[in-house]
Amino acid sequence: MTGPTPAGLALALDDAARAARPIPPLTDAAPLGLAEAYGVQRLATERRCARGESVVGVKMGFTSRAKMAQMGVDDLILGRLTDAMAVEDGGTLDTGGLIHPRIEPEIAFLLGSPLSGRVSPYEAARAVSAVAVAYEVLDSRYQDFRFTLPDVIADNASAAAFGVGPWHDPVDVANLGLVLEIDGRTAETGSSAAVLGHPLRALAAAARLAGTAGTGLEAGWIVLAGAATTAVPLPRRAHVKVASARLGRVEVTTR
Ligand code: OOG
Ligand code: MG
Repeated sequence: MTGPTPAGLALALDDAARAARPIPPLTDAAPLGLAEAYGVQRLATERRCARGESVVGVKMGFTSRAKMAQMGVDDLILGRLTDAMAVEDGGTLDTGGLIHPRIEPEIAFLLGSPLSGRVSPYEAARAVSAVAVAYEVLDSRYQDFRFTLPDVIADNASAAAFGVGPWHDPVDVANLGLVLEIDGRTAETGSSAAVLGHPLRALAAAARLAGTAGTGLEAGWIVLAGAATTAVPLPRRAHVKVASARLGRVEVTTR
């Protein structure tokens, strides 16, 4: 008997996302290796690109203890961002097509030059042309947001949508306060220092993991460094703001 093919798993995840119908974690049925999981992620992204989307960057996951503890995993992961996931600052996000969305505050890097392989945080810093405050909307395609590490890698690190505030010339992002507000109420507060001690470490890790995922980081790409706090449920008809004293704010309204 043969198990499902990587293409079959990518199709199942892509269908789950498009129908907003969650599926059981893939590893409930059969074990999945990490390299194989990144292969499934790549194939699922290729399906998006075949429909006209293009890759505009990557996102790091589980770069803070808060996130690892929230989701019960213990390693860094990378997912791909496409143009269809981007929401303009101040724009509206229709959550009707999502399963159980969550939102979290992030730091975003804009790359001025490509980056891949083993690089130091110092080398990573030299590739950065701008930084911004950002949010990420997660929507696991798995029932109850329950998964193992290979499951969530195959599911493109739960990526669903993201928004980036105004870009700033690179400033020191080592210890920036971040506030996530929903309808004027503080939902989470944290510091960028929670992201591997320094978000540039997350960028260096992204360069390394991109190789594992079968890509490199390209000039012009956005890199989300990973959430500084746990993710919170994203309600409908809500106004969400992520603010940082140095980097300003980014806002989104849901419907
Ligand atoms: C996986 C994605 C984690 C982050 O910033 O840590 C992530 C998940 O929690 O569903 O994006
Ligand atoms: Mg994230």
